[in-house]
Amino acid sequence: MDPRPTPEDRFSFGLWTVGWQGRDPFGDATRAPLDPAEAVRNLAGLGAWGVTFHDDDLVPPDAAPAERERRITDFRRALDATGMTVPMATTNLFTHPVFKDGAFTANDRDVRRFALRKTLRNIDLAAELGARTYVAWGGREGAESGAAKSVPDALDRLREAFDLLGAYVVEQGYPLRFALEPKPNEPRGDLLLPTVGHALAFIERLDRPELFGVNPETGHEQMAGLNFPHGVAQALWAGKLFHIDLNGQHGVKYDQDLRFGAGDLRAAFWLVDLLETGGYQGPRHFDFKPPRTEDASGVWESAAGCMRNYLLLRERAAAFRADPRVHAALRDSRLDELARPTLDLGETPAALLADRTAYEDFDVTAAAERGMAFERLDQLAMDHLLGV
Ligand SMILES: [Mn+2]
Repeated sequence: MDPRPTPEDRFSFGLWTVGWQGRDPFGDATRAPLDPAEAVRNLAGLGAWGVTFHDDDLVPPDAAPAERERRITDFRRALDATGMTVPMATTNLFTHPVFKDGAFTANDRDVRRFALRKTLRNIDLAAELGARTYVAWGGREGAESGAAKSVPDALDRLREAFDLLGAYVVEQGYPLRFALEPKPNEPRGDLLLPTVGHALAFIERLDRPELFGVNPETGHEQMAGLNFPHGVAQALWAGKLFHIDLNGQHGVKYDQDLRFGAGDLRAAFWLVDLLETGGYQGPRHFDFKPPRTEDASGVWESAAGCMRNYLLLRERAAAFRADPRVHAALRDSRLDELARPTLDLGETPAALLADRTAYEDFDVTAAAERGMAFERLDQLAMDHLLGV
């Protein structure tokens, strides 16, 4: 068994992932810049289907108009030559020093207006290149100290920004939806919309909630010690999983952006199981960073590893779901009962109160003594994950 990625798998990569030069807070770049067109060709060669970008990945912010045109044309040519798509784009609102206190929630109003204009400009390009999802990660929307940011005011400004962006895509007739990307901290001490749950609640207060969903990232939820598949499942349940960022993370520490499958392998297994069975139709997007120890060949090894690990886990998860012993174990653990409504159809509070079997005659002791048989079920998952 040697799984090969194909375009049907809908694997996509950010230009900033394979293009990461290895600059970190303690060290300089360890790799040369990567031309976006070369990234497209190499990713296509590995079996990827799509490529995504921040405005500044494609065109440096200070590029003259002719230079901007040339870079976009080169990129388009590479897309046309390889058949690669651009399913998603996003804005860099965090690298330039002007965004040191945030973009849509910077205390300075002129910075907020600049951030909106920078975003609108790239939304036009995203639509032109055929993107369907526009990701918004508030990289610098946050604070290091208490009085420095009024959170209610900042959330008002964030709402104002997304309401404007929503109005703009509707006005222009762009088939774009927005995916908000939560992260608990880094680069700011604390970020706004720190988790999937915060983002889902925020979206319901926007003018056009139907245009907004989430883009959960493996490492971002795991940095907060949260169960990533559970967060993704709730986003799916809410109809809000518009996009996903797959990578690897070892628990609560700095954002590691390891290749998918590295880090918490069991969480990765359950995540793939969920994405493959839960109705998610969107891209499988990798937002990782090939470690700065790697040269160019290590970069492509790392990118290929993301897809390979996804496909291997997909096989393992499918085998788990197909195993008759698993079907029996799921019944023993009463998953079928969980899927059954607690109340009868149309049952009222009065009817429940009148049901003596639910309370007066309920054998609490016997119910408390029932084992749930979860350990057998989980060991079967472990056996499949380990390929036994
Ligand atoms: Mn990350």
